Amino acid sequence: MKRLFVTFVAVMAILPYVKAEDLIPVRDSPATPVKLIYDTDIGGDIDDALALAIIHNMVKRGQIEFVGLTITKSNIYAAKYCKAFNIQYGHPDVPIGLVKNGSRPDDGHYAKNTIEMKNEDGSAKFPVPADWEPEDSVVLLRKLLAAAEDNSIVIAQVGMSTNLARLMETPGDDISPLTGMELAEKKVRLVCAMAGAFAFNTKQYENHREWNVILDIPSATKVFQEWPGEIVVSGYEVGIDILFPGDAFNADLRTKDSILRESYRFHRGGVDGKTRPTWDLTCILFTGRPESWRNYFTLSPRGKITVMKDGQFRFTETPDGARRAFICSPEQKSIIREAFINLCTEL
Ligand SMILES: [Ca+2]
Repeated sequence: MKRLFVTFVAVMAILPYVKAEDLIPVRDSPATPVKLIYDTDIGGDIDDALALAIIHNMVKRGQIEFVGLTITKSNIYAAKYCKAFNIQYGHPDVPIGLVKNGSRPDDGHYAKNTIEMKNEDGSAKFPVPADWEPEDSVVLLRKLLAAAEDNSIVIAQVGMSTNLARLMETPGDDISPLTGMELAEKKVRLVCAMAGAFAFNTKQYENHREWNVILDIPSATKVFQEWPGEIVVSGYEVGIDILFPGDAFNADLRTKDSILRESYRFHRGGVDGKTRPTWDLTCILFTGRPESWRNYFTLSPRGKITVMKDGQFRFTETPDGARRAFICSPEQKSIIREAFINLCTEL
């Protein structure tokens, strides 16, 4: 009791100095895992796969509950790759949804190649059950949100905005009487998105037309301008110079047959000396470690995002705005990189 009282006094003493805008309540207490939906264009760049490994390793640490995975790259191998990945990491039943008629239907460099790898006896190295099929991503989003408690879900959107924009347009149906907008408003605590570029620290990327945005500008416009809740954004300028070193995979022999290492090899043409920026990983680190993200990131003031016709982002400060972006110092970036190496080389 005395300890409780001391804690109470200590918290009351600190509270006036914690600015309200610094608090991101993505879970009820540090003992409760963050309920995460991972929305990804996996199969294109390798950072989506590195981010998926971090999710699994944070599930292992009790920091994340992996509620579901939805894919915005319109390619069946992307979905099979995620299924095989989840099987290898010990979470085979995470529901997976695939976008219908979305962008980037190509096989990319690593999803199909990795899935088709064989053992010496001809069996698949990273097997997927023969009769397995992904769900429709928007239907899955509706199901997961309808089943969730109010204000409980965090969505990491690290690809095109196609799935979330389509969710916003759905009417009530037999899954839920709520529309997509109502589900978003009622069930989702926070969206953390990798998209666009911001010119807070550097003007270098001021007019950057970022990949996730330009592949589906109408959907990005809808999500970043009209999503009813809070969005925190990791812009292009954050992950571009936090480089993941492929050599990190050599430090731990347990990763020798890892699906992550093999796909990194396909994507980068090897692991030794091959690096890659870590755009998508930043969103997972932020949402998965809500009590310690201040070590890694600073948040911009509140504001609104306008998506220009050509896909560029314009950020305008407004006190009641529901959009914020990461700002990272070089010191924070080196701490982030260390965390990424630790979290990605565990299997
Ligand atoms: Ca991505």
